[in-house]
Amino acid sequence: MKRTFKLTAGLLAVALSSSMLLVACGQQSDAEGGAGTPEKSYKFRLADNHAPDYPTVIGDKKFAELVEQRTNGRIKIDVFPSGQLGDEKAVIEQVQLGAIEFTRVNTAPLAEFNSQFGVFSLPYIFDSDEHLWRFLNGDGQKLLDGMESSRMKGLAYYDSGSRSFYSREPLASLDDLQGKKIRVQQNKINMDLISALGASPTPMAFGEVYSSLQTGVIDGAENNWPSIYSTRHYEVAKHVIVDSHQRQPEVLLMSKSAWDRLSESDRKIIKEAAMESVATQREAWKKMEDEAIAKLKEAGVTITEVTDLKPWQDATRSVIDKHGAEFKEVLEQVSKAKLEQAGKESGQNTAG
Ligand code: GTR
Repeated sequence: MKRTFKLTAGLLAVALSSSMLLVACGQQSDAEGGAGTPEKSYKFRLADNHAPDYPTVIGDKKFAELVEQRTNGRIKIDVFPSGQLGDEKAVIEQVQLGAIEFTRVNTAPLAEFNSQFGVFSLPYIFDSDEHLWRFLNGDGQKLLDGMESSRMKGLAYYDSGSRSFYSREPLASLDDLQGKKIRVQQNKINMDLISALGASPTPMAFGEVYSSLQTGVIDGAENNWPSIYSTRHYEVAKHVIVDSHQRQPEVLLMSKSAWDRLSESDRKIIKEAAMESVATQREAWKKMEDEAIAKLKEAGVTITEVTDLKPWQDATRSVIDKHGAEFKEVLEQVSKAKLEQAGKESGQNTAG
């Protein structure tokens, strides 16, 4: 079935009277559906702030490919990587308005639009990637469902590993972080976290971090291995301390206004394609995490593993005290996932 964006005369009249709506939901046209029912065609945009070969963009493309295949080309999703459509905050605003239909963003900026995602910004609440994913695949799905109140539709989580600090000057202990100007994502809990660790938080868009490190506007930042590597921040900030203070996953989401215009069967295709793209994204993630660590070592970056997390956890207890109550129920689910994961691991040990 060949897709065409030419509007029929009848549709044109409707389109003219509701041009705002049409712009808001991507281009659309009629195509012949089954049993003579016209099925709508759509051309949507998906924004991502990472480079084309970054794992999230690999996931986005897989998602778009599955949707296109399963709708015989009726729904086409163009992926715009490298922040071409704006930084995360600006893109989320556009998605809420319906001007951009899809995006992949991190939960930290998302929390400023749907506060429940702030739970992922709380320090040291997940022990491991396995603990995080047990939560995400279980109760974590409820957070995605809860996005409708913010005019968005949560589709799936993507992997983002864990975040650690890196800086221009040697960074081998919590003491070394004192007084340092550290860039943070635009998120209030993250600001409190940096202050609690004795550093000075500087919120800034992702795309500005390289030059700010280079010129010394900031002393350091924090992120996961693939981001430190793909942005080349390690060229100007050669010291990493691995404390894994947060595991803030990525979210693939859709504008609620675009979602509302789809048929039930198209919604099902979109949701299933998103969930299925997770395996591709996570595989690419694992590969790039290993590659990033190897490349940083090769480039002479100093890497210090924190062996005793207690002083870091103690220093940031105030962040949990201040913000924890807002996430009481979710935090209980996070604890439940921890017990389940521990149970599974001990079962495996006994079995093995
Ligand atoms: C990355 C994340 C980006 C962005 C970035 C940041 O890990 O994938 O979407 O949030 O961190 O620090 O701004």
